[in-house]
Amino acid sequence: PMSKLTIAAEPYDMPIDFATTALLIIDMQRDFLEPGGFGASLGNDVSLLHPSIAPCQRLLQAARAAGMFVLHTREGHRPDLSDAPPAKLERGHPILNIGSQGAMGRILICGEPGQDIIPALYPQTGEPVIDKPGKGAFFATDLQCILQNRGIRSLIVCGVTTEVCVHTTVREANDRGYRCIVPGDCCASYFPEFHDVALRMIKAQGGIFGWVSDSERIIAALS
Ligand code: TIU
Repeated sequence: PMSKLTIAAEPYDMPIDFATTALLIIDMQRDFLEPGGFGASLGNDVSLLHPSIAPCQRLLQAARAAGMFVLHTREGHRPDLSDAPPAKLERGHPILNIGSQGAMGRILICGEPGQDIIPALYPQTGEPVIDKPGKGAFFATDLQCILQNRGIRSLIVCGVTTEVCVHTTVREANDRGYRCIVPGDCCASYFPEFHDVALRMIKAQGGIFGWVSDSERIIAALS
């Protein structure tokens, strides 16, 4: 009973059982947030993602303090690119593409410095890190297995970018029966208008994919 909480959210307040809720932080990697990585190679201004770091850090601290299960994802491919679809490889920058040598090692390749998570949000021991070849965190990963083994039913989904990997993951999770809540200030996009619309898409139609809230309201519910 102690674990039952209500988070102020849209389209309406979300009842959650804290004991079966996890914080899932999507792709807060140097490759997306720092210059010289994958995001920058696609022509993006990586500084547009920076406002999400501090709120995400505060929510991560609150979740850890509350004993909540925390997981992190990283988009990335095997060094031999065998898990990278040709259709994905042929798009993007013609020279600085996935697998090519960049300022932080090979772009979007598992084990390279650029593919790792930014220091501000670095995973702690006991927090699973899911390397994923797709935009969604459930595709070709053991995420669902890990969540099932822990009895997780609800997810707080943070990270970047809002309309790409966060959205894809929330859609995948929703179809698998997980209740998802997205703190908007803990997410960001290279396209601010896509961020805004992506959040509206989640909560429209009575919460078609889930709930939208913010770090402050979630932290208030946790503490
Ligand atoms: N390009 C872009 O907005 N995002 C990605 O490629 N991956 C993630 O969102 N993580």
